[in-house]
Amino acid sequence: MAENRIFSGVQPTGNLHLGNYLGAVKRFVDLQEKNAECIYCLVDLHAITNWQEPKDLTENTLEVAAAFLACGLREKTSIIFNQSQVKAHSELAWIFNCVARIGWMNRMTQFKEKAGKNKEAASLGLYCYPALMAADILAYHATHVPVGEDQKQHLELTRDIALKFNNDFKVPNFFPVPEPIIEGTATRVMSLRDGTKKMSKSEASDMSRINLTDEIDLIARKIQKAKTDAFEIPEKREDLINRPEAENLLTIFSSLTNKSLDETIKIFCGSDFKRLKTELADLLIEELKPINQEVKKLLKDKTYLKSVLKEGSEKARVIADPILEKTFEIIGMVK
Ligand code: AQP
Repeated sequence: MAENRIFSGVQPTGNLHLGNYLGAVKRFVDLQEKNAECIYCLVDLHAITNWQEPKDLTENTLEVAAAFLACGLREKTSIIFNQSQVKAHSELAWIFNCVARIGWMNRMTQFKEKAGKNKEAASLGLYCYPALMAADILAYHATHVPVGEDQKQHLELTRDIALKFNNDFKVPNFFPVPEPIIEGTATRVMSLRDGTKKMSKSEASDMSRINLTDEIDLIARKIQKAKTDAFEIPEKREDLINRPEAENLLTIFSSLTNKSLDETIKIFCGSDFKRLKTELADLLIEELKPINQEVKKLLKDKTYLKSVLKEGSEKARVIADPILEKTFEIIGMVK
């Protein structure tokens, strides 16, 4: 078993936004630079738990692959691939569907949020999404999983599945119990239109999020139009209670400058939002402009992007296939 093996995934369901970037992809790059063994997956099987136009799924998969590379992931250092090309994910997911309990799934808040009021019409895949996520991680015996705050509950379920499997089949430590890495100041970036909601790809208003592919004038406009309140920036963090929009903008600023929220509050205390918004827009443009340009450049060479994913899936299979085989053997499947 690897000492430290990192696994994480991103759904190719549209443009990556600032939440995906600060909460996940930027952390992926940090871990890569720490020489950890990193496996980063475009989780296309997760994406289809909600309807995706086939043409869009293809384009979005290549676009997220381009964004990974543009943000600093290197295909020779990290394993980068799309989930559907490594069959171990879906095969192990079936096994975990039989390990996980319906009561566990019923507690998942993300299903409740995504299914909305009409649960009967949601796909069965959306319901058992966390078992597939457990398979993604455990198919590699991954030990650490960098994610945003919203994935914490799914990670806990992955840990429960690993423990139950090891216990049911009396194979202590066969599946490692993975640790979440939820680090940095921006583990939950909020919508620019409503500071109580997570920034998300599926939110109807494009003004609610900064996309990694937004042009610079659009980034500036989105920040200028971001919802705020009528008060000044306070002196203390405690005074941000019930001011989610103010807290969100200050948190994004902190994350981009590697400062703590307290340090950022000191910089802006007493000023109005105009100054914060201007400085924040400048920072975002400085950070995202090179990524945006690189994504556009990479998307001109789809053959190259496909070759990155193909090579990545070959490397991923080398790790996952023997773990799946061993799992079948433990369960008692005849070969
Ligand atoms: N707002 C966020 N703040 C911090 N981290 C976030 N992540 C997502 N939104 C935020 C993290 O990004 C990684 C990839 O997420 P995903 O694409 O797999 O799925 P998601 O969480 O469902 O992302 P979206 O944008 O909200 O998509 P939709 O709208 O389709 O549901 C994960 O590590 C996640 O924590």
